[in-house]
Amino acid sequence: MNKKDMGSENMQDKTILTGIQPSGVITLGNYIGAVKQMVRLQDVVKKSYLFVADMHAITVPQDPKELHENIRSLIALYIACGIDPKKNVIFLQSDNPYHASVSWLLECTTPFGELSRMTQFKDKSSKNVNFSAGLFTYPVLMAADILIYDADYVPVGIDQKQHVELARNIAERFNKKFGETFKMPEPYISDSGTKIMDLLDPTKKMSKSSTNPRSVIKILDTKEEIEKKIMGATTDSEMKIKYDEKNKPGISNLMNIVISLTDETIPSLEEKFEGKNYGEFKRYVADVVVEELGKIQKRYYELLGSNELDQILEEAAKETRAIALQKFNEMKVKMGLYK
Ligand code: ATP
Ligand code: LTN
Repeated sequence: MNKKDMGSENMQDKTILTGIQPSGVITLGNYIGAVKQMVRLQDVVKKSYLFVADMHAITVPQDPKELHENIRSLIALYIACGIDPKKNVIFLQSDNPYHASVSWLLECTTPFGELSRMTQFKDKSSKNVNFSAGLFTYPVLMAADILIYDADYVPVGIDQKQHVELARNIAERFNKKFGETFKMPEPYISDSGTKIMDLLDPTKKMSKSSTNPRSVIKILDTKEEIEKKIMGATTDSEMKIKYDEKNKPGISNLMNIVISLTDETIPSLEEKFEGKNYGEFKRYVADVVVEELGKIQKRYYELLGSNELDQILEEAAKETRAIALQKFNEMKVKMGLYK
């Protein structure tokens, strides 16, 4: 399902869930495409779960010190970005041991061949011959994350769609064999307007792991860094502020950034900048981004030092462990294990 279809559906009785890996500071793309989406949905759904997928992050080598910092940083960023801890259960995946337990039971009902077909596994394993067994079973852990909480919708980028579809297969197979246990989840894919592109190569996605720092705006970039990156963004030689993804991907990307962060629309922007040059437009885009991220950063640095985060995580761990234990026990009984 995409965002456009979603407006027409009653969301009041729905549960949503998503996770982000703590593999570095999140980008403006992650913020607009994933976090801001959750901020919008938190007011219209029955229940919302947002977690840090730290156990997924260790399927590839991590520096322990950096990982530790990235985990706390991501929790603080969720809240600083507007995720309300009263409206969402914000938790750490590794705080809940039943995710791995449920994952094991699901692994034992998932055919090897099905996992071998996962595109992300094929990509990542081809880049490193010493890949871990965890990289292979990664999608089953993701299925466990989703199925434990009876999630109706899973907001993810298009790259994760195949994994949510696998979670559906896993759920369906288990339900058929052992009786109704899991709800069928659906991926919730944001529409193209919220896909933020690389600043230097606007035909590819802005991504956390990009090798060129000038391509990507990180949520914690300073005012000067943001201004420099936006002023240096690739555009075209037409000198016309007009939305045209195919012929003017750079300008269209900057317009998408503005409309995602303000009340502006594409026509209002085109009108506002008629006859103006790219420099003026870019300065405006930079101001919009600096203002939005400035507010987030202020809150972020306040949160990092406080013990508010620990309290939020502690309560969420209790709540999610109880839910997951119940599902784990239900599965055990159905599979013939002792509870
Ligand atoms: P990595 O470079 O480590 O693969 P990433 O930046 O591509 O990271 P993920 O951690 O894989 O991001 O994704 C987290 C979520 O952020 C995704 O489910 C997706 O919805 C969203 N997202 C990522 N990049 C963008 C983007 N450029 N525009 C919009 N949404 C994005
Ligand atoms: N694999 C996802 C992160 C993730 C996730 C999940 C997303 C782990 N478990 C469950 C949605 C639901 C990623 O890399 N973006």
